[in-house]
Amino acid sequence: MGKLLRDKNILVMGVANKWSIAWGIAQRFIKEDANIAYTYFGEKSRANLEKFLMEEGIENPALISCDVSRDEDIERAFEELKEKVGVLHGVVHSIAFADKDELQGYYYDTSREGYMTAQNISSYSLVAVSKHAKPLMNEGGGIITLSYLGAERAVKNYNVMGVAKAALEASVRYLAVDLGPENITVNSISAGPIKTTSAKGIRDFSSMLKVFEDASPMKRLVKTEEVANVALFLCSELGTGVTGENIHVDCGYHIAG
Ligand code: NAD
Ligand code: IMJ
Repeated sequence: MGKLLRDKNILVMGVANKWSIAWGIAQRFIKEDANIAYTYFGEKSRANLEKFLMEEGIENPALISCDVSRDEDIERAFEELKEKVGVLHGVVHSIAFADKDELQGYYYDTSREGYMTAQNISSYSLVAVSKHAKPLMNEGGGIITLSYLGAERAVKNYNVMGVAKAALEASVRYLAVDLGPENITVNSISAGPIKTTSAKGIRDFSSMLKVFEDASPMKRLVKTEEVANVALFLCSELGTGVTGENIHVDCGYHIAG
């Protein structure tokens, strides 16, 4: 394909397996000649990354362990990143977690601990990551995160994750203001439902996909590749005038009524 990310160093956070949206984004960025470093959570994710990157013919990739719920992990990961790549031009934050029990039933049953976990991993992590990425992004660049319509609407079962995504989208705006003077853009992509590990175990997910297909203007689900194309635009020279934005990549689902 093209060379939109030639000589660009990008950090991709959140590849767990071949269905991960982060992996779809990484594959697209590889096609544009990006030099990608990865943070992973857990040894299974590391093993998957090693296998995928070998298949892509990438030698000696920077693979850095990072549990975003731990400040010291984020600090260490960025120290390692500084040593390995020096300057950074883009960050893809594709991480979310809530306790499974919180993703069903009444939202008012959300526990204090469950609320904190969802906010901590799915929302606060972008704040801490952006703080540590800033000194490495001294040539400017783009930070993106993944959101979902449940931030804006009360979507069945999404519950505490919806509230975490609302905070995430608000964080994107505040971070965009903070980092704008440094020529760093901060945006979110609100993706339509995609069958990944974060979606498969969800109650009624398959029937929800059918409803989505029928109601969306394009009468189909969005593809990971389509999310990746928008990620590419936001992290490349094409997107330098866009910041603080939440772009829906959902086959138009959110505008239909
Ligand atoms: P996924 O399960 O492949 O990705 C989630 C990632 O979060 C995994 O790589 C996991 O290791 C990581 N993670 C969880 N806890 C972590 C921690 N403490 N520290 C570091 N990493 C941690 O699923 P996905 O669907 O690719 O999700 C990626 C992003 O896309 C999430 O933010 C999700 O909310 C968002 N999203 C997903 C959909 C969908 O339908 N799949 C739709 C819209 C938005
Ligand atoms: C997740 C839960 C409920 C409804 C949902 C989803 N809908 C969609 C998702 C309608 C599309 C997937 N999504 C957008 C997510 O952000 C998922 C986050 C997530 C998923 C899990 C499952 C396994 C687990 N914890 C999780 N934490 C966050 O243990």
